[in-house]
Amino acid sequence: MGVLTQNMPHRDDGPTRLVRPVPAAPIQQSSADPLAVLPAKVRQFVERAVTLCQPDRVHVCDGSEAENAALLRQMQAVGMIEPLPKYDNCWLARTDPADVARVESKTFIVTEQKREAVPIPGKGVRGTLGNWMSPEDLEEAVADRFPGCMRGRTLYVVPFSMGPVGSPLSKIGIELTDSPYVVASMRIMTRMGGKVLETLGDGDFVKCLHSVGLPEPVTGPSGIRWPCNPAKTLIAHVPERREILSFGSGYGGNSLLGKKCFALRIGSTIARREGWLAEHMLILGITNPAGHKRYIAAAFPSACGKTNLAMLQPSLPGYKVECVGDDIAWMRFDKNGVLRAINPENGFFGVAPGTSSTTNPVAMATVASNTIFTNVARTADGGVYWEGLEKEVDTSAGVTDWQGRPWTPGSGAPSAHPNSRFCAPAGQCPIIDPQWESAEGVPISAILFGGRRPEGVPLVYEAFNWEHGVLLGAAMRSEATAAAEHKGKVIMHDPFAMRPFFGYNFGHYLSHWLSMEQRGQRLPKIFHINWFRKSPSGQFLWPGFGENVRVLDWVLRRVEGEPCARRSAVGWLPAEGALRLDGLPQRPDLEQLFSLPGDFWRREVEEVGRYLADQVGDDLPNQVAHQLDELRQRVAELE
Ligand code: OXD
Ligand code: MN
Repeated sequence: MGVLTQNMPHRDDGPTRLVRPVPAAPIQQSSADPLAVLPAKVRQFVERAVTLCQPDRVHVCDGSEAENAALLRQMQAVGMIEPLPKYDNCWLARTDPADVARVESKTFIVTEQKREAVPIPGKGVRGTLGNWMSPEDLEEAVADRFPGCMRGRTLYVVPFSMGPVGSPLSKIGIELTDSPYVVASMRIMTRMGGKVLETLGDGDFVKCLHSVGLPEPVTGPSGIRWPCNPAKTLIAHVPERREILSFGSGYGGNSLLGKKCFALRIGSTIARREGWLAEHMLILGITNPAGHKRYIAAAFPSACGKTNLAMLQPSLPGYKVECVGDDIAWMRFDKNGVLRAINPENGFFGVAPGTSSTTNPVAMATVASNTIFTNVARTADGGVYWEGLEKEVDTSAGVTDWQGRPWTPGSGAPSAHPNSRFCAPAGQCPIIDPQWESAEGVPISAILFGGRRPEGVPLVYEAFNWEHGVLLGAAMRSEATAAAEHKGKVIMHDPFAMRPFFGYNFGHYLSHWLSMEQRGQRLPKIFHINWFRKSPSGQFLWPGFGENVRVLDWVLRRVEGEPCARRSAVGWLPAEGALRLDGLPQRPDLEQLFSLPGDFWRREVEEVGRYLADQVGDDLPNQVAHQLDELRQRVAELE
């Protein structure tokens, strides 16, 4: 990797600000100029960051195998990752225990006016739909963190494309980072390297600056192995300048800036301006026994089974599911008014615990090579282990937990962190859809919203129309998971599964969704699903996983216009006998699965109404308030 690596002299220019452009300081060049490969605008961006962060070296990533191998070796040498010899080219990273998840409380949208970023909550209410920061405060925060933050480290220049390189739906970013783990992971999660620079030319790009926030020399074992700075962590987005600044955390969602920061937060602001949608959704292709194929997008909150659904192995004979993406969809109406989606990512950054040959055999096959695991446990024979693999991994020779300590089954503590992850190339997925890199995207026939709702919410129901569908998204709630810093099994509001990812005021986002009705000729149908309803004794009422195809089967028949539905207070439910149950070992209790308890639904409507009034206030579009009123009237009749 030497040719593009350049030693940088230390500077002492005092605090330099990134937000208000500073004059670019010339980089000391050796005879050959390694930054010459960069288009002028990229070069300027790099030079400013160098002035600010004062790295010892700059390396422009070409994305090659050789470069990646060198980075992996270098991380292995300092103990940041270790090989997993049971598999082919798989690695294990253990983070600092204080750096294990996204940190929503330290994630900000920076705009001149607060109301551009977040709705103004009601009096005495704490807003929970994102955090706002003023440009002045960001400037101060940057000055307090970034000057000199990369001393002793290498600044890597990572050119990346979200979406297939060159597709009209794709966008380009440049991430500057001092973390080799981020570089190796970005190479999996995005299309990265020289080809992106060629395509970019003199075009615009999203500017992403990331630092682990701990200049060398570092003392203490954890700092050397997994440098981070949790006390100063900050993830800031400046939509107007298409800029992301991330400091102090090396963990995926905070540091792989193409994913949540770009593809969702900055992406949603670009989408609004350009008239499309950037959503926290999986995309799958499904072929029915007659050979007819459709595509479905689905939004569930983090760690609620998007990856499992995207890789579903259907239990109904003759059905086939293929995966386009498991986390993010960029969708826009084409000239014929058909909604088309691309997966802007190139890999899966999936939650490991709970993934097994029973729950998701396709994911297990996908992660068997070229995968970086983070915070999973390790078996003595160099394999991975986590909660959910009890029946298929032999642990008798010993297990080392995610913190590197010996672990014994039944010890009470989990072996893997609940938010431990695999980072694997999407192209390795055995059921990757043949169209997953199609430049024009795949046509979407149905959109599903869902969450973990142990009580009251039926297995599936269909919105009456687009406007009602927008209410279903706005009213989404789910049990908290380990994907962020939340604790406990509380039911949280997570509208559109986007609560942590909105790049602008959620009220304006709702208006944008409503406006889509005018753009589409063939609008997808909208559904709400809930695999997680429980009986009063706490048992899941629906078997889930491969059996979920039975719900998709009903969804597809509705898309084709079959009258297999009955009207209810909350939406269309499957008509008597319409949900296929043939071949199920045990008949589920459909009465409980589809019951609409009046008390529950009246409380639910009040809770959603209070939430929208408190959190969105004056920015709530009338159509959504009207849909909620209609729902309130309908559920008033329920027993
Ligand atoms: C993710 C998340 O990592 O949603 O995908 O937290
Ligand atoms: Mn996600």
